[in-house]
Amino acid sequence: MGPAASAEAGGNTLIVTRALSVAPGTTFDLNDNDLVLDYTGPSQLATIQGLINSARANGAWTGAGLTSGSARTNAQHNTTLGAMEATDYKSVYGASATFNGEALDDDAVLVKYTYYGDTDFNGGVNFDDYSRTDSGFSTPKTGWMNGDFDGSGAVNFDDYSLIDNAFNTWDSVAPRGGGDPDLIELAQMAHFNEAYMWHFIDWNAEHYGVYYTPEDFFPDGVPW
Ligand SMILES: [Ca+2]
Ligand SMILES: [Ca+2]
Ligand SMILES: [Ca+2]
Repeated sequence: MGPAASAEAGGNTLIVTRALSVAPGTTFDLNDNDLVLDYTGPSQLATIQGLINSARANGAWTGAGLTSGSARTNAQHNTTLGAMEATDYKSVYGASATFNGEALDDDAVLVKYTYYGDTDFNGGVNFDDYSRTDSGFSTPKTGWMNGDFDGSGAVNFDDYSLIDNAFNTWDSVAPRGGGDPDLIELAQMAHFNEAYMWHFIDWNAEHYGVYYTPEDFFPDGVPW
């Protein structure tokens, strides 16, 4: 990995820039800070998402690009850099919404260090986030606000695994937004049936070495 630039962790900083270039093989480390790329001309969202995907390296945060040392060293593995267009953000908070106090025009990309699943960038994961993710999955749509938390270009089981794990763990560092995590999991499994359950079980085994069984979720018997 080449020479890196970084923003200090805990600095509570918003970086506002009109251009962002990260040379191949190098990193820009946002740590736990946020960024606004106030572009003009064509959307820069795909470029920014590409830099995050490269750095994120499927969750290991070992690649080059726009990275987060804070996400890499977070033992809960429940945080990432989310990216969305200012217009998506304004669709929730209104045309005059500010981001970390910064005024936004309609051609800007917002990058936030937050929990997987925080569709609306309010800093937590709650039923509103699940509602958007469900809509994104069933429509289907793409983009962070609609549930594509790993930047893959689609909303699928992997994204549900990320939001579920964040929902189940984020209260250790912040107040929970509402809802019983066990009930959320049961609701997801009832919604997506057996395939979702097995994917959830496999994902946790693969990523965390946690081996659930169907009986952990359905002690009275699997309903399918
Ligand atoms: Ca702009
Ligand atoms: Ca949220
Ligand atoms: Ca995805």
